[in-house]
Amino acid sequence: MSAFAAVDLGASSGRVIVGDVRDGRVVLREVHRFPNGPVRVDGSLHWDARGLYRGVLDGLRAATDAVGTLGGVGIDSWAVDYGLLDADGELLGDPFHYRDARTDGVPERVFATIPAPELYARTGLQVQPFNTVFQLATEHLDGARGLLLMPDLFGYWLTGERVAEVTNASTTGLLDATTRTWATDLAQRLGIDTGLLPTLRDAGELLGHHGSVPVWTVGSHDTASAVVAVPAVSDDFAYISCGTWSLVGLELDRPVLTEASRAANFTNEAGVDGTVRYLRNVMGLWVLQESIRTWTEAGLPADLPDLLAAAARVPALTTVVDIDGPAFLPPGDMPARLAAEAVRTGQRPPQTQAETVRCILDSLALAYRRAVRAASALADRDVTVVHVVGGGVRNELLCQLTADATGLPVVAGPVEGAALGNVLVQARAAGALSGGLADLRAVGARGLELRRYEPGATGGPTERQWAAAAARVGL
Ligand code: LFR
Repeated sequence: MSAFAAVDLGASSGRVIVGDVRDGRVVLREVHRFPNGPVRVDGSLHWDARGLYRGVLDGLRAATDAVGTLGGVGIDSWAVDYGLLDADGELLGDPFHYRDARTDGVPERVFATIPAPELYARTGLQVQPFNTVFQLATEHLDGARGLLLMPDLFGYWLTGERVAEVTNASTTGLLDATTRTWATDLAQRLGIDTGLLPTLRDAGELLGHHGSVPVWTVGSHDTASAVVAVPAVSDDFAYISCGTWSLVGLELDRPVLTEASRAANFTNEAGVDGTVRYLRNVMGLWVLQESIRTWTEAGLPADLPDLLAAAARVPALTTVVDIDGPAFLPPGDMPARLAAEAVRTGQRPPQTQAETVRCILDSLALAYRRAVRAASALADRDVTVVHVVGGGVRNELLCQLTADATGLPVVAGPVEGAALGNVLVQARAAGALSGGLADLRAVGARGLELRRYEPGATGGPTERQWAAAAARVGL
């Protein structure tokens, strides 16, 4: 019973990964992968929840075929999105995708009822238009009797149990960051029926069974699971969970709820074992993924390794943008948006695909630099190393640029961070591992090939050049 199946659902693909936990290490093996993406229905963006669930079931069958008996299943996914259930527990329509435009202008409406500083002081949550609280403010809740965040919805379908695992609940904007309980008073003031909110559960508990297989709660927010897998050996680390989004920040033991933190739009999301994920959302590889989609649709060659090799030959910091600008949130023609942003800030727009890719990577590194430094200052914590986990680990140019821009060594790995963290928490819940996060991290790290990048190792831009580039776009 040493094999655990991690269901890790991302915005562009779902994966089922088996983690075999033995001899004090974890060996991961992907057994199923299926595509995911926005589904357009009547002009709105949704998720195909039932299609995803079929992928989950196929993956669990593949996992059982691969290892025989599973010691458990755990589910993590992106945050904030949810399904509504009717009185019979049936899903009321496909969940909305967080990139749907329905929340445009909604935060301001909510702030008219609960001022932004008051909301932040309670929930510690960054303002993103897609936060659950803003989605609910636009939603017709008539007929809804229950709300389940995405991983909890799949957990419900597997076990019949309805809960809200706390790491993901912390991204709703309805969880008190200090007490980690529902801020029901805030929900009531916004006219949100508090009866919709399920019982909260911590990561690492038995949720129920799927057949005879235990289903464990894990850090159901993918970023929370990814942070568990950071192979840190001391406390003074920053992390970048780098996939569709880049989540850049620190692990703390209490939230930072200051006005300066709110102004910098840092979030205090709940981590596993009572920790706080103090971080900033950076727009991430999404801008690159959407560029590749745009080029592919236009019939242009868009092979990622080729593009990255070409981008490495483009002079650094020729054109940079504030990659976190709202223009880059919705799906669309990113090369055109990057060019428009370059013109707006008086810079030369990228002329080629390679220049566009270089602009994205330089701009990401610039945003990481700002976020790591701001997190360290706002939380009053020294940072001596940056850990990169997630798909971005494979992007060597980005990892080197991150070391150059932050002026700190970067340790890259693991690629499947969320799945590893998911497996580690299950294994501990099942009794196959024990200890705190440091112990889990040590086990997780044992099987990994980590790569270290030193600042300036390849003669990249100097600190003065990064600072000048940041100033060009007001970062
Ligand atoms: C990353 C992530 C981020 C969250 C975003 C939207 O996959 O979970 O942490 O802000 O997706 O849900």
